[in-house]
Amino acid sequence: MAQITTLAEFITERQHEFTYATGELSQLLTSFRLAGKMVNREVNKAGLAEDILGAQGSQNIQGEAQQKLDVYANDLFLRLLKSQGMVCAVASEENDDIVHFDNGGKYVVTMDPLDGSSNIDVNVSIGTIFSIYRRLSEGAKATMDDFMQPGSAQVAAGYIIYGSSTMLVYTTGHGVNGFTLDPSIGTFCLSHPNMQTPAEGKIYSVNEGNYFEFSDGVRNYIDDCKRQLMSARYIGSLVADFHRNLLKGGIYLYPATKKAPKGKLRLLYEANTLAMIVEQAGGMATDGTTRILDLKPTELHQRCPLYIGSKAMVEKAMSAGK
Ligand code: P6P
Repeated sequence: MAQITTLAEFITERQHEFTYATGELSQLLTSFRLAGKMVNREVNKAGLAEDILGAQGSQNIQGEAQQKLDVYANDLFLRLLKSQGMVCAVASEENDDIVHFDNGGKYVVTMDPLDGSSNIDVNVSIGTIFSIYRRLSEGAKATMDDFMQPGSAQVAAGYIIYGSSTMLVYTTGHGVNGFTLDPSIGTFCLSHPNMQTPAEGKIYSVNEGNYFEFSDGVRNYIDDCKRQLMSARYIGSLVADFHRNLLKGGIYLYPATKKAPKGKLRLLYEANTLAMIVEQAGGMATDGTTRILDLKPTELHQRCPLYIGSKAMVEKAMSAGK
């Protein structure tokens, strides 16, 4: 019978790989582990619970209608992160400004608590995306500089996908490992050790509704994918599209468009997180010209074009030019 390794056991076994004091990584990931289970419970019953379904009636900084589950997930992650005392501040898609805990904690977190939430009401997979950075500042309160670090400074990056099963996938810079939630025991168990994404793939993920908004180079690349009889797969939920391509090989593109010259996706809590993961799995992530992890952020919610997935496919998309 195959050995069962729980996420908690795995973190303990691999603690030595985490640059900083022992036990810190375990505490940091525990908040996401616990919140992931609680969000999973709400996601699974969203269709039934009137009080959790549908729009909250408010908008986030992106001007997007906040779904009730967005707000629930955001509040839950913030509460759990604050309670464990090692995170000093959080930048969340759902909060206009930095959420300060003023506890002198050594880490800061960026997160999209529930990405793709417009899909909640139609029962499509959604996800939580999170990154952990070591603070640069000293003292009780974090500063904006703590959040303006390049993605290459991340100490950990991960996502939780609430799909046909719920998985937590993360890296601390020593490979990528995936854990599937066994709801019967409420435990994440190692199901995808040392994930490596195929160098090539036959899947391309892009919103072709924007085709005439794209540059000539992007249109040429998309046309080439069609000529090669690739499969077009686009769920409209970044974590779900990314996860499928990570496992099967493929590329996800959200290029700049005329109406969104910097693309739609956010650098701090979408592109950077998934870029660290995909590079650790042997893949590649750029904004079309520059490695995502080398980009120097200037704003919390700044957007960037994103080309991410199998290395050979991202290179080809880049060579197709602007
Ligand atoms: P579009 C969801 O809002 C999201 O941020 C990602 O999860 C998803 O990949 C993308 O936007 C979909 O955007 O413009 O294609 O609907």
